[in-house]
Amino acid sequence: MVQIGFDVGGSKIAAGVVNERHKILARKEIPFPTGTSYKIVAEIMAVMGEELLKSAKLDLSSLQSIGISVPGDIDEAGGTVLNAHNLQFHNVPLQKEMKDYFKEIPVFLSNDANAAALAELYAGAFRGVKTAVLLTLGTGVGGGLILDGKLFNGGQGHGVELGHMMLSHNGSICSCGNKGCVETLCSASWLIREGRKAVIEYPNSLIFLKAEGSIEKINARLVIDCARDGDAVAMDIFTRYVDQLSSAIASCANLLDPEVIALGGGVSRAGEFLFAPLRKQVEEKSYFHVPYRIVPAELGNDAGIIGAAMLINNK
Ligand code: BMX
Ligand code: ZN
Repeated sequence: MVQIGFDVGGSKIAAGVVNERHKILARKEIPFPTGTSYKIVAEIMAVMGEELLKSAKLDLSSLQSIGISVPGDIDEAGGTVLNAHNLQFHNVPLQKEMKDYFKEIPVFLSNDANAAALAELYAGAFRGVKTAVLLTLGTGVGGGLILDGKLFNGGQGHGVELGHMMLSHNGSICSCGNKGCVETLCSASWLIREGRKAVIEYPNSLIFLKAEGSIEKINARLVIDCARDGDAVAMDIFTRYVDQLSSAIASCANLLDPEVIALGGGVSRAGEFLFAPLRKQVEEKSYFHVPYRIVPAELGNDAGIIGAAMLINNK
């Protein structure tokens, strides 16, 4: 039997047919149809699902379940996307809508970072682990927890939002409306913002040179690469970033004393240049001065698809 996992995000919908060994047999990706109603989005997803089965040379009789991962506040039990502002989904009964197309096939919904943590549990950095924390460092900061060897979906089914723990009491405004959340200080967006700000004051920095004088070309990877190349302006940004992120991770460590902390999202691709100073600072800052295993998440862009496909196993 196979599952279909959908990873629905603000810029694209990625989907795949996933087998029992957590391998993606066929995949498909389309831009997110911004501005269309959720009913149209569900219809598009249903077509994607049928096409995927066809390309995997399977039919509905092989399909055991459908899983959907969505950024934002999800009511898993009710099958509703309560709030996903970048999809403009508010109180959207996505589960029911999909079931109308796939009838008796069960459909599961989950927050994107929760699904990614589940994927790491089955097929990545959390295999065989009982207590783990995943932080995805992207446009926002997503979070997922593994407790007692299972994905923890919050005490009241709202999941966890580690990106919205507060790190700075009077910090800048977050996408959630509060101030100083982890997301405002540890996302790739923070690195981009700081990089773009810095070149106005320091037009001679390597950041501006590498961006060929175009502010829009400054992304998180470029800032990190410039720091790696020894540019002082980029290094200052990167040093502050590591300081902020290590505080967020140390707080998670103090709360849970986890066996593994994995970092996903674009920023995590910085490799040891990021992980080495991060481990050192987390060890210094955490209450239990132990060398926590802080590792890159293993599934990269596939985490959303695989995690969504694995939701059936988490019931
Ligand atoms: C936001 C929040 C989280 C999500 C995280 C990562 C919304 C729409 N999203 O903090 O639910 O897990 O972003 O999302 O409220 P990404 O877009 O960076 O992948
Ligand atoms: Zn927030």
